[in-house]
Amino acid sequence: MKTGFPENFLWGGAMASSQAEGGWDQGGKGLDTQDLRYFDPAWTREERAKKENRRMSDAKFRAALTTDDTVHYPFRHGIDFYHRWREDLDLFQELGIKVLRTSLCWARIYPNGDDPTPNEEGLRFYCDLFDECHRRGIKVFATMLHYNIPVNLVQKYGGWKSRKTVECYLRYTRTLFERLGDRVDYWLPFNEFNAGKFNPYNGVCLVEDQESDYQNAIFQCLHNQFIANALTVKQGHEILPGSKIGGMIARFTTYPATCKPDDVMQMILDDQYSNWFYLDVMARGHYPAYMDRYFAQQGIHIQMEPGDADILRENTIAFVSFSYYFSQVSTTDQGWEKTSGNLIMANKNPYLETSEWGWQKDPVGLRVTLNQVYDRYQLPVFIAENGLGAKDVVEEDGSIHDPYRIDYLKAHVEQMKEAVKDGVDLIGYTMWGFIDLVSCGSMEMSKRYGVIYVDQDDAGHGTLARSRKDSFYWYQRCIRSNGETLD
Ligand code: BGP
Repeated sequence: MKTGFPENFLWGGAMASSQAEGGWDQGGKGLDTQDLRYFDPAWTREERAKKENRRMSDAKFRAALTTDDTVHYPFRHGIDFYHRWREDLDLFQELGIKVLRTSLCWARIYPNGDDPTPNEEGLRFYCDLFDECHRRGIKVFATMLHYNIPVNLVQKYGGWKSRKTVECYLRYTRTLFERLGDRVDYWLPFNEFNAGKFNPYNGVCLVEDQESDYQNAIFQCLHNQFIANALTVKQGHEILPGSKIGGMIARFTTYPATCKPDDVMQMILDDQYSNWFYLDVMARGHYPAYMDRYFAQQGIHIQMEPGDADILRENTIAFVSFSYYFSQVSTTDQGWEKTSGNLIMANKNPYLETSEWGWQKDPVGLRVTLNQVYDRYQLPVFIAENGLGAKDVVEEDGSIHDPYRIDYLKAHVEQMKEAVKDGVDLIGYTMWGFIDLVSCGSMEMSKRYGVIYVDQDDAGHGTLARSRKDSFYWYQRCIRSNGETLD
């Protein structure tokens, strides 16, 4: 029996280009889809949560194309990591992380997505960043796409609806393997594959009111992404034999709301449609049979090309990863109380407490998830995201006391350890937003995940100075002791 984390366990931190970098119009970068998301710092909490305020519309899309504003387009400034990354790495090194998970910005490397040659300045940025990580003993876990694609691909090809976008993506990933290959330790072609279904603008870059058959378009895009994913795996193995390329979903762990058999069946269906479908295609190499029934019921017709089934079968992922923030329950009771969750509205579990944003905190659910995922695929597992979004208060002396975050992280690390004892081959943990970032869902700064504080408010005002929260020292001790010292 294993008694603790493996010796080479990859403790780390995760972030994404659009939420951190800024420099939206610098270094030859093209406009990308996250640069167009509109936010009003004056919105109340309720307005921030409203679906229509989060959703991209044709009108919002067009308006964003004509403005240089950054206050209402927070992904354009992020936390200015583009200019501050060297000093940030000093803090990452002091924290002791073994791996940095970040995404590359496609539009920084191919500004229009379909350019014949890459933007050398964009490539240089990532070369320098990854070289410096390695010089400091930090491995690199690179997400090739974390939502933001060049806007031109949406305008010209309808985003992921077209195989032309797959072709452009493969040109981009080829460049990454060829030019950055020796600087990357783990690859992830797509962030949270199921986001395409639950947040189609982020995941598959569809603008809802530009589509005549939205649901069908979503699944067509997802199919194209599955093909892109498999061909990236193929490409990676040809260019860099032995490269480690994984697949990721946002894990919506779910329990039956009651032991009523209908609720149990509902849980199985929710799990298949929301979670397993995506990992099954990437890890098992084919569309699962349960989706035939779903597609028939929903009237979904996916256009596949000859050879697609072979592509999926021959190019499966080497490790499984997921983000995990909360759990929910499944029920046939339409009136069941709801609460928020990452990408979805969730059914409430009376046994769990929620975060300030309504996400249900469930550390044991992480152990459940790890066991489920490992049982199903028998592949190494990497927790690519986990953390607590909360409001922080800066004291007069500059200190930030965040026991709520420490409690959350501690409880999750304890359950990870239990899962390791259960026999799960857990290889890494990259805490989400370990440096405060612009929130992906609500686009605000006040929802903070970091153990490193960034002095910036929702309107983008502040010195951008970085400082250590109490949780910084907690995570530092956790990493130094390889998960043994959690107090
Ligand atoms: C995941 C995304 C991240 C991140 C996280 C937290 O879905 O991959 O980009 O932001 O959720 O979500 P939020 O920022 O909305 O709190």
